[in-house]
Amino acid sequence: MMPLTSTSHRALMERSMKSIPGGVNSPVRAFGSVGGDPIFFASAQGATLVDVHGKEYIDLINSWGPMILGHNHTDVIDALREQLDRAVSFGAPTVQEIELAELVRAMVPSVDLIRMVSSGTEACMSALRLARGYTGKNKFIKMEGHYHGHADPFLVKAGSGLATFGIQHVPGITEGTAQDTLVCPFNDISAVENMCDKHQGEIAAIILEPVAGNMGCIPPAAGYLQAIRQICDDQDIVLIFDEVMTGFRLAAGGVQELASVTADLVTFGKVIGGGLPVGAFGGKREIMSHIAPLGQVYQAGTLSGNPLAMTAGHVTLSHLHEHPEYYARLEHTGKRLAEGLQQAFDHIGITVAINQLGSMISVHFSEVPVTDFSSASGSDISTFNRYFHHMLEHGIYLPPSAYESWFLSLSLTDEHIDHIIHTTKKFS
Ligand code: HOZ
Repeated sequence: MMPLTSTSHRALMERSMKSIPGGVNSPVRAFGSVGGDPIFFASAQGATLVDVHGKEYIDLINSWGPMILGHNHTDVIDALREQLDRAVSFGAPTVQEIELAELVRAMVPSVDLIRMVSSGTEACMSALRLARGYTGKNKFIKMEGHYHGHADPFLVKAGSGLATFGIQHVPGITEGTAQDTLVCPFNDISAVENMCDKHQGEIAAIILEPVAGNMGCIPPAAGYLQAIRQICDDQDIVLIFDEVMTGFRLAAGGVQELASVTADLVTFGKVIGGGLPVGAFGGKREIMSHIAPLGQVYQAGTLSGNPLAMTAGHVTLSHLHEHPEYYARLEHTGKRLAEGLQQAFDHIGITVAINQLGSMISVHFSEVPVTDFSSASGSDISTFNRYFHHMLEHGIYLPPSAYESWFLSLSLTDEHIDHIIHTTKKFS
């Protein structure tokens, strides 16, 4: 374990800011919206994080999704140790990458072929390029408040850190790039129909988070995903499900399985790497066969399919594959938390909109249901920020933004959930 230090989080942040922009290597880690200094962590086990001063926290972020088994799962760590003794990287084919690819295909029936990359951003940008290369069309539709990583075409009306920091326009993204990005409100099928009518024959792809997680957690309206599938079929548009958050988390087969809707391409990240940097995109053989070296759509990466990363991903997915009952457990935990939080907020007289599906949940301080970006951004952010600090003070680590989903792990117990609910009752 890292030695504990008496250096304050503030002093560490000041030191960090001298070398790292804003002191963080990804903006969502900064406490930009909630205020105060990010916590510097030293170790973690199960559902518990330990900061550099030895203070413990119940983790409701789980590294923004990957740690679905909880931290430092013995089987993951043992397998990583064994791999470390063999080699760290080859930049050449390994058995480990075949094993992970085969396991993904077994869990997600829509995946005929899959390409491993190192992040969700890479997965989404490559899937979009592939859809464009396959269809010969340039434009694509994304949904307002959805986030598909930080590649240029996606940073238009995006959620996650852009929503948290109120970034409307990203300098450096050319008008030429942005003009091919068409944006519709989530959960509004007529907006998609109208957009497709307006740009008939020009749209290569529709990409969306089938359960949104970057403006808080927002499930799709009944029939919405099915209607989008139909539009794509009618107009030869490639349907891309961004399951970076939801893949292997909400069901073994992700939202495709839950909603019985098959996407043409699907992107993964987070859980697929079990805490190491892995992303992937896959789907129909006919489309995936256009990827180099089979086809001309070029896509590459020095550390793609890295054996350490494949190992962590394979052990994590194997557990989920071999224990389908884990998903019922995660749903039990999520439901217990959602119902308990609702009761706690009712008890203290604060109106909230709680959205929960399986192990994704979020609390918006809103008088109206939160179904899209407009309702999410209408919520009371300053109350969320106070709630965040109240929970943090009592050892509960929430995402430092009202626009981020919470991610639950299999290590959370009923006792942890009761503690979170009890602590919420003390909020004022
Ligand atoms: N995708 C996560 C935020 N919604 C975390 C990745 C990041 O650091 O931006």
